[in-house]
This record gives sequence, structure tokens and C-alpha cells, in this order.
Amino acid sequence: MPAIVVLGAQWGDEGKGKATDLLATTETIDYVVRTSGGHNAGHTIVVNGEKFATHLLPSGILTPGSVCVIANGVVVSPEALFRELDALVARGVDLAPLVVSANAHVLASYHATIDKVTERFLGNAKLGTTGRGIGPTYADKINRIGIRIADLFDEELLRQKVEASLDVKNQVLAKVYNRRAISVDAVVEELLSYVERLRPMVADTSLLLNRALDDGKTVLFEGAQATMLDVDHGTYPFVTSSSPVAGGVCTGAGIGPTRIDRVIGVIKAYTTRVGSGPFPTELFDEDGEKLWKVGGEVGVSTGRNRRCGWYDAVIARYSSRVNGLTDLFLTKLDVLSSWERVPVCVAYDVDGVRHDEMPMTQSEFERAKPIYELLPGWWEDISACRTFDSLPVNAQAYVRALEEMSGTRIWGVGVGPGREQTLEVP
Ligand code: 2SA
Ligand code: GDP
Ligand code: MG
Repeated sequence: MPAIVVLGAQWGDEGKGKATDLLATTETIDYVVRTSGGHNAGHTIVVNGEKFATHLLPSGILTPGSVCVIANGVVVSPEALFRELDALVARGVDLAPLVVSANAHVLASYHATIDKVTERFLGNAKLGTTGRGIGPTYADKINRIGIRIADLFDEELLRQKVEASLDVKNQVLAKVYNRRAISVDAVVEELLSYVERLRPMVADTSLLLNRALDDGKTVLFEGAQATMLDVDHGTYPFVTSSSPVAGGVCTGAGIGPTRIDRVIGVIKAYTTRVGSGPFPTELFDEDGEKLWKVGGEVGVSTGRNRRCGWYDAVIARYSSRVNGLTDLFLTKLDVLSSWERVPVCVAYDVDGVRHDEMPMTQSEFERAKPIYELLPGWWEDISACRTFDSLPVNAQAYVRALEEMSGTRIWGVGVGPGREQTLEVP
């Protein structure tokens, strides 16, 4: 399988880091590639009981033997990049080599400033962003006033681009937000301070990856955020500013769609969401509290509590369709032990009309009420199970029911955060 995509099938934090790490340790993966988002991501990997979190770096950074790539579709904060690398080195990690696209856009400190002041200005209408500056960096990219990694190596060009980028922003900051102007000199000076360390990492990653695929190498594209946070296919405007769906991998890496062999959607056995926006199966009772507590549902980058709810098969079907999923990897099944019955959302009621598929408009989705089917639960701790047959029969039936409802084969199941706490579904 030369080109494999691993992506989030819900609202993020499904366990993409674990799925990527698992593949990277069980198969020979030559390249692990990030194609969208930035250091808003938080991917957790637990190796021999030790917990690691990656943000901007691909999870493969912990697996020497693979080359890690930050491709053109990612927004790169050099400050966050080196902070993350240094923190892993300080923990004694033997880092995989890293290559960064010359065409990736630079996320500078002013992007984070604008992200935060905008959110504050919006008050109750805020999107609940991570405040990392992701949206403003992609906005500059689309407005054609962005700075690419390659621009850092030409001081004169860099200064012109920073000036152009800050021109309107400084007027808005002064007139709308009553804030002091951001200094062009300070920004240029900061960005130049990363240049020498960055230089040896920078390459044409589209060429690199296409050649690797030509040579029969295995390339794993590690998704960040998720389908329901996609700027086109997610719950707009409560989305991130990139395209975390399978199609985004092609533009984000500079490879053609015909090169992709397998698309794995990572999906939790229930649902979580962090930040604002509609969430039909969200729970506000002790069941939600229990999922949050047992699942340890806290944001890996910002420490925010995640909202929790039951599994939503409408979303699973939608994700399968939008991404052309070949398989699902179902995580956190262990969290569901100890419910008499486990509700699963099979359709929505919108203004008295049943919707088996995602409603066409966001206004309808905002009003969607879940229609539940109750599946029999199980009480046993399943975290030590390593084969599908060793799961309690009701847990097996839950997995099979989800597979049937979601319309995509479930390839693996996670029964704990550890690398080894996984079983294959026959
Ligand atoms: P942004 O910062 O512009 O991308 O925020 C826009 C929306 O996207 C959501 N978002 C996320 N949702 C889940 N997990 C994410 N990564 C971190 C994690 C989040 C954290 O792994 O836990 O630590 O809080 C992530 N990144 C972005 C965000 O909540 C907004 O709804
Ligand atoms: P990502 O952003 O999709 O990589 O996911 P996060 O790392 O943000 O959140 C997933 C959380 O679930 C992490 O704390 C993982 O260690 C944990 N996790 C992953 N798979 C499992 C599983 O099967 N069971 C349990 N209990 N935890 C898991
Ligand atoms: Mg996460």
C-alpha cells in the first residue's frame, strides 16, 4: 500500500496520532506527512506507558526510520516548530529526519495576535479557535499576502512581504481594536532568527513525495483536525481554515488523487467536539460527564474541556462519503464499558422530518435532534483484550452495528491509549 491517508472522521481528537503511530510501527512506512493545519493539532502517542503529544510535527517524528514531511498545505510557525523539536530532544527522543516545504506558509506571531483579538471581539459569537493564528495565516494565503517558507531566505523580499501583510492589519488593529501597531522590523528580525536552522530542512516536498511514490516507497499522510472541521464540508463557520478531508491531502502535498490507495477514517466509539458549533448528540447530563471523565476528554494543545456525546452514524456515513473512506479505525471502545444500553444516533429529526443523511444546510443541522437506537452494553474492562473474539459479545455486536450503519469496514479497534491496546477486526 504505497499511499495511505489517516484522517479524522468526526470533530477531531479521534486518536489519529495513535493510528498513525500504530501503522508506522507495524508496517514499513518511509514517509509520514502533514498536509494541513498547523500547531493547532494535538496528537497523542503513548509508547511503553510514556505519553507524547505532537502538534506541528508529524507523529512519525518519534519513529526513526521514517522521514517526516511538513508539506505545502501546512501553516508553519518556526517558533512552534523549534520549540516542539527542542522539547522532544530534551526528553531524549531519537528524532526522525524532517523536511519542510518551501511553499508552506509562515505563521508569524501577528497571526496569533489577530486570532486572539478577533475571538475576544466576537464575544459569545466566537468560534472557539485554538488562538494559534491558523485562520489569519490561511486568510493571508488566500488573500495572496502570505509569506512562504522560501521567502525567509531573501531578506529584502521578506521585508516587502511583511510590510504588505501588516499594512491593512495595523490599520484594523488601531481603528477597530484600539491596539498598537505591530512593528515590521521586529517581525522581520524574529523570522530571520530561524533562517539558518531552517535552511537545511527546506525542499520541494511535492517532488520528493512524487519521486518516493514512483520508487514504490510507502507514504502515510497524517490528517489533522477532521472532516466536520473542514472549511468546505464541516459545520461552517465553526470549522478550521484548512481542508482536512482526503481531497485536501492532494492539494496539501502536491500529489494527484490517483496516487492514493487507502483512506482510513479514525472515529471514536462516541463523539467529542472542542470549540463552538452544533453537535446533535451532545450530552449535558451525567452520561456526558462520565464520557468526559473516563475518556479524559481534554484538549491536547489548549487544555480545553471537550464536549461529549453519543456516536453519530449520520456523521460516520457522511465522512465515509466525503472522504471515500476504505476503512475505519474505531478508537476508545474501552470507554463505553459499564453502560446498560449504549445509544447510537441513526438519523436526525429536523422540524418533524426524518433525515437519514446530513441535512443540506447548516441551519437545518443546527436544529437536528438525534434519533437513537439503543444497543446492549457490556460491563467488562476490555482494555486487555487483544483479539476481536475476546471482546464481550455485546461489544463485538456494537462494533458490527457501527460498521453496518457507517457503511465502511472497521479495520481496527482501540481499547486503550497504548500502542499495543489495539485489535484487528476479522
Ligand atoms: P482553529 O484554531 O482556527 O483551527 O480553530 C477552529 C476550530 O477548529 C477546532 N480545532 C480543533 N478541534 C479539536 N482538536 C484540535 N486540536 C487540539 C487537540 C485542540 C485543543 O488535539 O485537542 O487542544 O484545544 C483542534 N484544532 C482546531 C477548534 O476547536 C475550533 O472549533
Ligand atoms: P488526535 O488529535 O486525533 O490524534 O487525538 P488526541 O491525541 O487529541 O486525542 C485522543 C486521545 O485518546 C489521546 O489522549 C489518546 O491517547 C487517547 N486514545 C487513543 N486511542 C484510544 C483508545 O482506544 N482508548 C483510550 N482509552 N484512549 C485512546
Ligand atoms: Mg487532537
